[in-house]
Amino acid sequence: MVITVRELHAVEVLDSRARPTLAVTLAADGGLRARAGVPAGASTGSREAVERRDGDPARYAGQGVLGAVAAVNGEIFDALAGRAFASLAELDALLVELDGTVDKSRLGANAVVGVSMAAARAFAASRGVPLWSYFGGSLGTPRLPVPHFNVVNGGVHAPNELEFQEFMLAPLGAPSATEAVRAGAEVYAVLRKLLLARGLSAGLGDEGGFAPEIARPEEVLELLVEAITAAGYRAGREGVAIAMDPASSEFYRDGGYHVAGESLSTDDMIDRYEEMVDRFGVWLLEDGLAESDWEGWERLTARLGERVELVGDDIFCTNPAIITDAISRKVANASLIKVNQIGTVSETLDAMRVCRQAGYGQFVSHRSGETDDDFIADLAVGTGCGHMKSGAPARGERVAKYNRLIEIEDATDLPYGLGDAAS
Ligand code: 2PG
Ligand code: MG
Repeated sequence: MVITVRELHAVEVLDSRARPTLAVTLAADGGLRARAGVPAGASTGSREAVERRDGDPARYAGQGVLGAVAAVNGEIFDALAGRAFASLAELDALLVELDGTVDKSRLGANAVVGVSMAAARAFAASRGVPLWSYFGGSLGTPRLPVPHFNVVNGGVHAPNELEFQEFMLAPLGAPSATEAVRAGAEVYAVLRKLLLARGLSAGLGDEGGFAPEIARPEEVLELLVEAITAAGYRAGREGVAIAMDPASSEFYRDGGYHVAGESLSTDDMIDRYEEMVDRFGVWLLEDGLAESDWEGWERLTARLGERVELVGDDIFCTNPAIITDAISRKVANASLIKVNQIGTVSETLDAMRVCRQAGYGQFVSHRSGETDDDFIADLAVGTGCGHMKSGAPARGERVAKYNRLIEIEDATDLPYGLGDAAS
């Protein structure tokens, strides 16, 4: 189905961290109207597509996005207006060409990705199908992904002393996405009680997880196992497993990983992770090592790659070329997938395809700065990638994605679970 773009409008709105971002609306012939909210990260990889911020200290401490808004409403609209596009790939290719840089820094990745996401919705609407179904079949068979609930926040997402950024609950053993959401919410509620009973804070970090004053990651893992069990679930792959994103590039300095007052070498870190896998059944480890530590990643993969899904986020930046390089070096066995990290939906699908062909997992992700846009839920379902993370089972911008999974499940008979796409 061809779409002919008639209107494109961006406006500066707020994300979930009180920072400006873009809301983009696209209208096309046939009464098609689609909207997208642009996500933004805090722990970013150095090779990510570059979001455009105004840098005007008089507005939002330099974080304004009026330049990106003007790019959408001006140059991008002029390039798209009145043109008929046969596919999203064609439209996205024009955006990439118009920007002309390798990292989308001229127009701004935040401007480009908002248009691309809205266009994907317009294409789905033009076919009269839900967004997930529009993605369906292009990569794998659609399925409901296992939600990964980030229930303890540290690193740059919280002002506590915990260096590790994310501790997630993964209801791998749940019978459905709806029951997985229930498990996540029930364990979250029990965890809150456990924290308060220990005199720890139940205040929240940026992704809606608790941000207690705990420094040692093992202490958090102990608490999670206790909360899972106390909520009536089995800890582990048959019930609720644990996943972690230490986002270790953020605490890697001078050749050492700085964790709870200690400076650890790469091999110390790998030993430490192996212990955590043995003791707590951690099933997925994202950014266990820093984005610059490729030799370390090779050793980590050789040691744990058979037992654990090792996900590259900062190191891969959803970039098909970097992932291709990683595959040939046997680095990691899965990639995080963030649409705004590469800047268009089509390139995101390319990255997922590269992973799929090499047997690498694809873990679809939100950003720490989010809106109520639930795009990633449909992306995860349609591509059949088997797992997705969207923060805690609390706070509207996180819950929007999980609720969307429940609604898709309610309306379909799609299967739930990792399937064969996850590593
Ligand atoms: C991550 C993400 C999302 P941010 O590191 O995986 O949880 O954080 O959006 O800040 O990069
Ligand atoms: Mg990450």
